[in-house]
Amino acid sequence: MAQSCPPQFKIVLIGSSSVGKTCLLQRFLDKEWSVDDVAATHGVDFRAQNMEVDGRKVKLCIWDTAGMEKFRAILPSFYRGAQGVILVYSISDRTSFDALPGWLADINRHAPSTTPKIIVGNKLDQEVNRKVPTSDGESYAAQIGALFREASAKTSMNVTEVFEDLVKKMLEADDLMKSMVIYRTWPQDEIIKLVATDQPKRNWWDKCKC
Ligand SMILES: Nc1nc2c(ncn2[C@@H]2O[C@H](COP(=O)(O)OP(=O)(O)O)[C@@H](O)[C@H]2O)c(=O)[nH]1
Ligand SMILES: [Mg+2]
Repeated sequence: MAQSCPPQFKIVLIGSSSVGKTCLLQRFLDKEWSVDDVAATHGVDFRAQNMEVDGRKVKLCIWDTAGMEKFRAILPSFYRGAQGVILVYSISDRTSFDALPGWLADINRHAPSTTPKIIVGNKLDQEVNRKVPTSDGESYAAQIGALFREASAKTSMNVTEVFEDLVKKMLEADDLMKSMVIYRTWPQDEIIKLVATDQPKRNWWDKCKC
């Protein structure tokens, strides 16, 4: 019997320059899972990665900014179709934490506000230089309805957990979409019925092949 294609998710990594986004991605990919694809296009880098969470296989396409964040104007194609967002700051750099609302506004211009998100306080190994209390990160994440973790790309502390937490949330959101039936009543009592299908979405950025 032919194996069904695992769901494919696009994740974007966002945050100020030098907070460790690229290092987090590299640390995550250095695990034993196989890397399928590496590409640089439209000024962004993305990597494809298979992962299994709670016994469910998924394929992730993770987009990194390739340094674009320095100019604070990320291309719309970077965000387009993102099903998960990793918002990174450094616990040793207060400015990078204070910049999160600006990054969130940028994301919300291009992706639905309900898109699953995780806030990551990176450089947890830099406890002696901590400028952002854990409680500040937790409060901000709760305020915007995001998950939260502190991590260290350097020691690998919590790096896998960041991706697992987000993927679990994305799978929940995906399951909900597939089971959802939306009825909308128009003034003429015309009822539009929308039923999400099990067909995987295919978009131009889908470089991952099953
Ligand atoms: N101490 C420490 N340094 C880190 C960590 N992650 C990244 N860095 C350093 O922070 C700098 C910027 O990292 P990079 O991944 O290029 O940041 P990006 O601009 O957000 O992609 C580099 O010098 C990294 O070595 C971490 O977890 N701990
Ligand atoms: Mg980078």
